[in-house]
Amino acid sequence: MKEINVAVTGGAGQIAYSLLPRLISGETFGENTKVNLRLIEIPQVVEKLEGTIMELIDCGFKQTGSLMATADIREGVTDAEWVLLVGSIPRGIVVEGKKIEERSDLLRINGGIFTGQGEAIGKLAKNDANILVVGNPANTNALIGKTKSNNPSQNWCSMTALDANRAKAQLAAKAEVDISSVTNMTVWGNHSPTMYPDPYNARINGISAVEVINDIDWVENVYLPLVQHRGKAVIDARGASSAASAANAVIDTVKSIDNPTEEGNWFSAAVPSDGSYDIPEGLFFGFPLRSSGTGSVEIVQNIELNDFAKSKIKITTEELLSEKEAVQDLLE
Ligand code: NAX
Repeated sequence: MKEINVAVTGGAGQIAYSLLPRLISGETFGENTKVNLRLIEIPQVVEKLEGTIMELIDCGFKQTGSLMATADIREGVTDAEWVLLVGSIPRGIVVEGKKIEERSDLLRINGGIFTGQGEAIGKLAKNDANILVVGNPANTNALIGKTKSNNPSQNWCSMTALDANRAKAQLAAKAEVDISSVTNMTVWGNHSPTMYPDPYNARINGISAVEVINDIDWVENVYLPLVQHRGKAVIDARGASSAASAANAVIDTVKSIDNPTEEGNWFSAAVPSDGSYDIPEGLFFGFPLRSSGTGSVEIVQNIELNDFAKSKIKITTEELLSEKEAVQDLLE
């Protein structure tokens, strides 16, 4: 059996609880890959991971390799092929006597975490490692982490697959088709309510979803806000943020990167802009992507964007630029 090392931060969090068994079950990395899992937590929480490891052993998957818990990011990411940065500080927590409510405070606190994590990954993870940032604000955390990693041969991305799955589900329900008929979904921009889950270029059985649904008012005024605010709707309904669906999206992203993309289709994740679609270079931006399955992921070019799309993409670009400005000192 092939063996790989996978590091996960936030190992004791709620997303990780849904994610970890699926990383070592053969589902994510294949039936013939043994997965050595390194769970990384803050020192106050790391002991809890002993219980998590007991449960992972009790799952009894034959693909389970070594299981380790640590509060030392350096130990956790050494020789990792995949690093899943799920851990972060949630909004509402009290840090040094101050309740963290503002997005700008959240940006700075979590940005601070990603500087050290980026440095450790750049030096110690494999040179061809893939790094997926889930912890919010995910795009800007990825920008900080990649900058600090100072290792251009590693591949960083941040997650928009949950948004893409939410968008596909809504289009499928409206068109009364199976979700597998909905393809080519792009979530342009930020993983935040400014995202643009593109209904014009998404396809239902090969035809533009907007054409199939034939109800522009629904697409622009119902579908769009529904997908953009789905995270909050889940929190309101369940009293906790999306976890099972977020874990599922992590697995979708890993599989999309590790395997060749199906002919004619693409998938969604945020990667550093190379200037495509006039997005400022370096910003972590949700794009349509294709993977060779052998380590290279490219941005799909020449997708037509109408004025509505361009106006939405402008809003999310401006938000990402302002996030970047708020953490500028962490990027130096
Ligand atoms: P939880 O609060 O349940 O778990 C987070 C865990 O991270 C905690 O156990 C905490 O101790 C740990 N942690 C904090 N700082 C750490 C550090 N420096 N090193 C290692 N571990 C650390 O949150 P959960 O529901 O699991 O969500 C995790 C993150 O995913 C949050 O930031 C959340 O906002 C984000 N999400 C991102 C999504 C996306 O699509 N990009 C969707 C789902 C989710 O909202």
